[in-house]
Amino acid sequence: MQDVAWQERLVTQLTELQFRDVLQQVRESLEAGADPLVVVEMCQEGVRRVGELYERGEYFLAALIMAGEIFRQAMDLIVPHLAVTTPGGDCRVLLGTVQGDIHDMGKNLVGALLRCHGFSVQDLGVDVPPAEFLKQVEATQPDVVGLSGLLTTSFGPMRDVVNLIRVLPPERQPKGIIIGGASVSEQVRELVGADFWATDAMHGVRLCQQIMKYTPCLD
Ligand code: B1M
Repeated sequence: MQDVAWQERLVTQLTELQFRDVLQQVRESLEAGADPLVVVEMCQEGVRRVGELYERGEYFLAALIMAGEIFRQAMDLIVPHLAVTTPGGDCRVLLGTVQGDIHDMGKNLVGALLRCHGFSVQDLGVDVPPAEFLKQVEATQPDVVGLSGLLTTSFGPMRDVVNLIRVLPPERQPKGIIIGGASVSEQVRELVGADFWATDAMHGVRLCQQIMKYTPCLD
């Protein structure tokens, strides 16, 4: 696809909350052969800008809600276009948004991309208490645990989950714990005690692949 003007157009349409135009642009871009991951990136950038406008007091909560709904519907159009690039295996990822946090768009996107790359994903949803994470880790023995959280207040519950998991005997621990969300960083990873951090979905997928590189299911 030669014309890149559509990218800025899509970002602007989402930033301006033009629901129908966004969905139309997404459809057109995909039909014209745009890389679905680039379409996702543009939608994510639009939503990020809505967040900035909200922070500056130019948008209100309703705008965040609307951006979320536009993003969800755009993902419904994009996800079927994401190619399965790796055969399915038995690598299991347990995902969830931590307690007190109901943001789920990033988590859902990571989950969709992981499935496209052959991972089996168990999604616990949002506002998941630490004890529930522990219960599911014990019950399902996932290879990787992904903790999503977008609020700065999510770091405490992330740390609680990690602390609970670290107490398990080594053979029952996941091979890696990843934290994800727009405001995570190396410092937050250290604070929380997780193994890795990711601020975008493909990075999350690559980390899971990296964690699983010595296991047979991705051979
Ligand atoms: Co909220 N919100 N929000 N919000 N919201 C933020 C996070 C905020 C930064 C906006 C702002 O002020 N600029 C701010 C947090 C400030 C802070 O804590 N420092 C904020 C606030 C304040 C709030 C409320 C408190 C507002 C209020 O009620 N007054 C409230 C909190 C509710 C709660 O959780 N208890 C709230 C509510 C909401 C909505 C429900 C309206 C809506 C969410 C809808 C939904 O998720 N279904 C919403 C939205 C849309 C946003 C912004 C605008 C966009 C978030 C988003 O979905 N981005 C956001 C601003 C921003 O992030 N800049 C904001 C798109 C998504 C694809 O990206 O989530 O970063 P992201 O996910 C990425 C990576 O982080 C990574 O990959 C994903 C895909 O690329 N990743 C992982 C995520 N999880 C991973 C797990 C992994 C790996 C990678 O494991 C393997």
